[in-house]
Amino acid sequence: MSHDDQLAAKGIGRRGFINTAALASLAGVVACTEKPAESAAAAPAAPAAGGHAAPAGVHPKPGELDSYYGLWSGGHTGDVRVLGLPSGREIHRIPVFNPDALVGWGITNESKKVMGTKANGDLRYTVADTHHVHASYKDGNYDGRYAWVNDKINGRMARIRLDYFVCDKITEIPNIQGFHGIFPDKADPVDPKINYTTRVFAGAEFSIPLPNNGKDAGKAEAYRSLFTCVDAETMEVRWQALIDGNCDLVATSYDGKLAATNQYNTEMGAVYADMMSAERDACAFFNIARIEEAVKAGKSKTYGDSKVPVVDCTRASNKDPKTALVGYVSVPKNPHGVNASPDGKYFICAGKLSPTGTVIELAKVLDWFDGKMEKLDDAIVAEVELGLGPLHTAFDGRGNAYTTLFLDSQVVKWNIEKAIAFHKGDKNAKYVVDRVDLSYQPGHLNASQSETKAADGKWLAIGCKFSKDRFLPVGPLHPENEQLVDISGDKMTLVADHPVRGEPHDFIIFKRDLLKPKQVYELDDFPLATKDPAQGGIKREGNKVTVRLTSQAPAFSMTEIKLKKGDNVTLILTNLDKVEDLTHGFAIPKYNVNFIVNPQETASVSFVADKPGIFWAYCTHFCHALHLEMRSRIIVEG
Ligand code: K7E
Ligand code: CUA
Ligand code: CA
Repeated sequence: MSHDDQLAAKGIGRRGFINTAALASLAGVVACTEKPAESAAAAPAAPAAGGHAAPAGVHPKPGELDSYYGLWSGGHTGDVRVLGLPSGREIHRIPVFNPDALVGWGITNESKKVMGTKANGDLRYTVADTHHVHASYKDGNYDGRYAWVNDKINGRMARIRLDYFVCDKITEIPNIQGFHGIFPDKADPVDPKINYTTRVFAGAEFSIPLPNNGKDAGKAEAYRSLFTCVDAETMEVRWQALIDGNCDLVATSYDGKLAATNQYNTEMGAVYADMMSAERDACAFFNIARIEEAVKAGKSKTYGDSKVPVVDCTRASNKDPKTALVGYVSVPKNPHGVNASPDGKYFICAGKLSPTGTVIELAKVLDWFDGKMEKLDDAIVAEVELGLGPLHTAFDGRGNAYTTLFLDSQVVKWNIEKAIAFHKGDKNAKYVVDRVDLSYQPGHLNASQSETKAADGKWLAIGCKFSKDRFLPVGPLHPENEQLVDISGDKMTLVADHPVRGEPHDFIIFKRDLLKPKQVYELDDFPLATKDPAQGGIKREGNKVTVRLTSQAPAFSMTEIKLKKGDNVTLILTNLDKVEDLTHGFAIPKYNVNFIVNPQETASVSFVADKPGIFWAYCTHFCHALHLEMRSRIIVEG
């Protein structure tokens, strides 16, 4: 075989090979030796002929899997996106708060029950705004049980089961508005055996009069914010804490003892000029064990109709550190994100309106609560200049922090211990390690495994709020630009732009082997399941009609479903196919019904048969060579 023939046999054109070889030798991985075909094939990211050079491993070859999962909040699409990393490919969208036409979320009775309905059966809400997704922990790493996401608009917290990638519970939190920061705890503050998530904390960004009944709209001092604790298993609200100022983002310590929220509005202003009048705002640290003791001891009150106990975490009531439920560390002007370093030692607040990052040492915060340190602000071990508009911080597990600079359109990589040395007075300590330009205006960022003890320092994704010229124009609405940076070396390398539909905020990235998703449901998990087509059929009690239907490619168990005008119909569909990836759909023309059933799943819809006629219900999800033939005739007699 000639050189060219060998290359052709590998499916690599001469031009592609030249690019590949150049790339490979540049990277110092493989030199062009006497075995060109192998060396070309050895570079995993061999670009197509004339393609852009991409570093190894970013673009998997057809059939190759990504090495990380990413869970992305969807913003006001109200969903959670699942990405494969480092490719950036969107694999799935998990509908959560908003209806979704693909799966019939908000159409089926099961999803409506999760989403919440009004007395007439309609959905209570059809808008939401998700910002932050975080997953359950065990031993300081993700355990693959759950993820949680906030809805800022309607103050709701949703849980996603990570075995099936579906939302199974949504809780509306009382007494708050603008639910923004969310973070699960990582351990119990008291019982060391509980080394996994049992609580999820929620911060309320907007202050409202309590109770919010329209009576105190003009009274500035009536406006308050609460910090909330939700039970991870039951999803019931355990307790709330009345605070001074507001809540923005939330972080939790690895030992379970502390949760914190950064506060940009300690002024409690109603307009932005008032919200930025103070030179310093704060990061409020909650002593979880003490708060729960206070709740147990009944040192709480309630507001309005809510039965949730509310403890007093205002400054005035928590002056003695030895009994304080809360401590307020001061942070420069209108800080944004607060992030926990993977070594468990620090929380870092980004300055936003101040060009600084503030490093708070958790051991010192605990010292203050123990009465061993007089001034809580002495827990600040570094406050260093990073650049303009610092928002969020990620970590590589090697002692470096990565902070987005919204105004500078950069990520700055900085060394935490050097920043601490600089702050202590060592002016030779060069804490800034590197900067990389981004496109454009980054908000959140996260590194692979960053918010776990297993931070691995491989990839950094940055959610850029503006993409401007980075993608083909599609009219006035631009996608956002999720950029990918290789952080495995000393220098950061920007390796990819990924357009995403608006508008994710936060996300987490973790190793794929932390999840073991199931691809087929268990029939027994569905009380309404029809396990045998023979058990199906139509049952009528007056005008209340139950249709039990099964699907097995390429047919539904009934070819004809006879109804009478005015019937109250509940149609229950069980997919008896057991094969992975064999999903069926069920649509009823003119009745606004469409939903899917995955293998061994049961779902139901209810409707009034108010339109007489013939309606060809059909399978909407391609399942078989005879998919188009997969239909059932619904006859509504006039
Ligand atoms: Cu977009 Cu996390 Cu809501 Cu910062 S928040 S950017
Ligand atoms: Cu069943 Cu398509
Ligand atoms: Ca402020």
